[in-house]
Amino acid sequence: TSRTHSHSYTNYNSWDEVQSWIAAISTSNSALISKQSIGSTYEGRPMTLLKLGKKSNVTKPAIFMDCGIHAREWISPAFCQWFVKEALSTYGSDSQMTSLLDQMDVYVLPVFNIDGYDYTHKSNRFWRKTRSRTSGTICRGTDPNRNFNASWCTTGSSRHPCSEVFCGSKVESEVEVRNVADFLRRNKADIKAYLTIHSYSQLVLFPYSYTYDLAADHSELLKVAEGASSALRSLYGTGYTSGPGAPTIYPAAGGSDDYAYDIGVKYSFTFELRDTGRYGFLLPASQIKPTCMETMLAIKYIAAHVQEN
Ligand code: ING
Ligand code: ZN
Repeated sequence: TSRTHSHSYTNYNSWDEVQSWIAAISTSNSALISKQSIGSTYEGRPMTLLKLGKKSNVTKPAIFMDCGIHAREWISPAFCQWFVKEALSTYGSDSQMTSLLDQMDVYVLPVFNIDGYDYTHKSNRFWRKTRSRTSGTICRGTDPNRNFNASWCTTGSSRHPCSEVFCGSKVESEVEVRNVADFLRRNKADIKAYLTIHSYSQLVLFPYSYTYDLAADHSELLKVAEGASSALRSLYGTGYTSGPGAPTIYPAAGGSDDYAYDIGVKYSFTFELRDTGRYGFLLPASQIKPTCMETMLAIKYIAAHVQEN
């Protein structure tokens, strides 16, 4: 016998729950959603990318969004799940979402660092990195957000495998990073925006993090980030700060947003969701819904700007 399983968007879901949800939701509305594999994780779990958008015979411009680069930032995968649900349920009634999915595709990777995410549910709630082995040490894991080919391992990262910000044994040593970077490279002609969701600190960041030099598109990116922050704030007054990564949070090389920007994806943003440290990574589940609702406004603000440009 089978029974229907209703997914909870207001609780933190395990990887097994997210995996079942991916399978179920991608068959729920085949006119608007499809899935594709971009490879497997170090421990062999499937990395499934959801593609949202009205079917079209021509290639549409796209937005790419990932969640869960860092294992312990649980609000991030919760947001990607919320986004997919909202996109499907408001298409046809919300004019902006309808126009977005008519004109563009939105790729959503619900959990980037699946092995790490699973580990935070089963063994160590505060694990950040991947779970890969490095020869010569018992310490496991590389920081995936230090492993991209963006001035790799030059600042804000470490060559020591036991460090929380270990940059890996080489650029793209992590298969998860390789899988995403390969997808971005293959599709960079169509990908207009790259959004990556982290927590916590309430920030909208954009390149660069690997240098204090301003990005070529600095003034436009700042304007868009500030617009996104005020859209977010308009719902509950949650305060967000926006700016380039290096001066706004800290210098850090090898990040995914800097990589996407440097291969030509102009609208490249890192979100740091709630809160500012009271609960930190242990954000209560009661804050999932308000966090996701306010973040939707920021993401939709950016999407509207990308659509117009
Ligand atoms: N913060 C990010 C980190 O990876 C960041 C900040 C953004 C670094 C963009 C580099 C590039 O450290 C969290 N909370 O993970
Ligand atoms: Zn993070």
